[in-house]
Amino acid sequence: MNTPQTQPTMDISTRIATKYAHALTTGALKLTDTVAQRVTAPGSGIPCVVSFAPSLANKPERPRTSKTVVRPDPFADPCEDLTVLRDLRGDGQYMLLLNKFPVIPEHVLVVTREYRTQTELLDAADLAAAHSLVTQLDTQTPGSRHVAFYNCGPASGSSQDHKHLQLFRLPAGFVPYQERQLNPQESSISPPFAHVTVPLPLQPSGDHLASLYNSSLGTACGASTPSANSAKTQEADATTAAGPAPSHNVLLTRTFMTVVPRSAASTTVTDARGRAHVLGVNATGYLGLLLCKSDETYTALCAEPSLIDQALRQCAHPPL
Ligand code: B4P
Repeated sequence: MNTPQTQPTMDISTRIATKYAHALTTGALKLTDTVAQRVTAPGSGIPCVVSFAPSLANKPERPRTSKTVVRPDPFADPCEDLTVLRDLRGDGQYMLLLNKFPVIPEHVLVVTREYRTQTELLDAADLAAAHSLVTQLDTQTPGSRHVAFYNCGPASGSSQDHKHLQLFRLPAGFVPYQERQLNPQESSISPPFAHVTVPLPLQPSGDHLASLYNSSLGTACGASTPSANSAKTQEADATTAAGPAPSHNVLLTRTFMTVVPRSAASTTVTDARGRAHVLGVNATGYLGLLLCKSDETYTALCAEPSLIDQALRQCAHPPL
């Protein structure tokens, strides 16, 4: 006798893994090879993973967010092989896409379906979507930890103007400095840049996340509202309908949120032998994950991790 079979619902982690494996075979994406080394930035005590992706040196540098140049939007009509879900939450607001240029496998993007700008602040729905996805992936893959991040504004390290958050799995065994900051027994972490890290409750609502985000950004900017922030350079200001928002990064795990106002997307550090290195820093840098595109810079950062403290300081604002 035939009994009706119910199709089991595929969990999000399996959906991503399946789509990723398929996209690799079709060539819709290619994982960029890296080598990596773990170091501790000595001034701040921040544990870091410094990665080097040789082939990224050949990637054409896309001009960063600009008020004057109109650039094609890669998320306007995403390729089917990269689309994990056309409607992530069933509310018509977000797509879930695979990153076309990943350095870490299964790196995904939460992208607004309607065009919105990457210079906007996050809202309750954005934060709820990102936090829920991080929580689902952590839970569905025991032992894994994921982070969602947002590069907001021209000095944040973003390269695409269409509003998107990103999400990937943390390197195995990597404990972000924020975990130590939030441990009252621990006092060995002193980041050399203005930031706020707050612990998150279990299953926070979007409104609660938004309230924490807005107050953290206000505090990190040294003022009660973002628009009255102390982001000091022209480059650091991102204009929105509601007025200027400061360039900043947001990092969100299941257990904490960190907000870092930014002053520059990249900087130059000089090593002990007097050689200058240009380093681009996006949100992941403020988690302790640095990506180098030249062997010289990779070697310098690994040999002199104090250069990491220097770069993080130079791309942000002085500590509060
Ligand atoms: P943005 O917020 O605008 O910029 P970004 O992450 O700093 O990456 P960028 O594009 O500047 O690349 P970079 O050489 O620094 O994010 C845009 C995202 O959209 C990127 O992830 C990009 O790859 C993706 N994208 C662009 N076109 C796409 C398309 N047609 N379809 C789907 N996705 C598309 O870094 C190279 C790669 O390494 C990026 O993937 C970046 O996210 C990642 N990365 C950077 N630092 C890292 C770190 N420390 N650890 C791991 N990965 C890192």
